[in-house]
Amino acid sequence: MITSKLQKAINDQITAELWSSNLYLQMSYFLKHQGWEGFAHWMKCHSDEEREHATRMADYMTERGGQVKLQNINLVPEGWGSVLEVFEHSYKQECMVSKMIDKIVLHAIEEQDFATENFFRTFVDEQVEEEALFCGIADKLKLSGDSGLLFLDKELGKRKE
Ligand code: OFO
Repeated sequence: MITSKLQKAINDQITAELWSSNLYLQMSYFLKHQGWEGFAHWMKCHSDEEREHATRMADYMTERGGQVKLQNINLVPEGWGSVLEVFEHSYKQECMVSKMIDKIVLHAIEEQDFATENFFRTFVDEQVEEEALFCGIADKLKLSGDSGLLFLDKELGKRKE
């Protein structure tokens, strides 16, 4: 059984994952509206991935006897100045999510809930990948400038899931 303190932290994490999912979906439609089909496709795939994280966490909590409480999802921003701004914003969001996950792992250790510690450590690893992914795309956008946008749009459009 998960303590009520951890249940609260996990429910907040589920909310953050769903907010990220909405943010990336909004970014996807913003990009699509501007004609960037590849970037939009990539962002939509990532929105789906965040939703999958939320459901994985909710399934885990249910399995451990905890109660999932879906909360209000705040509105997400709807406009950015450039493709680079979109990816810089999403990179910052990933860094914020990483900090939240780290706190859950810390709580789990303090409460000697090693199953929850193990489960969330997989997300610690996942966040390392995600931060690198978003930061890497932002770096490429900076390096290639406007002349590289079409090429990168095509490349990111190849994402499978
Ligand atoms: Fe849920 O992995 Fe990014 O935030």
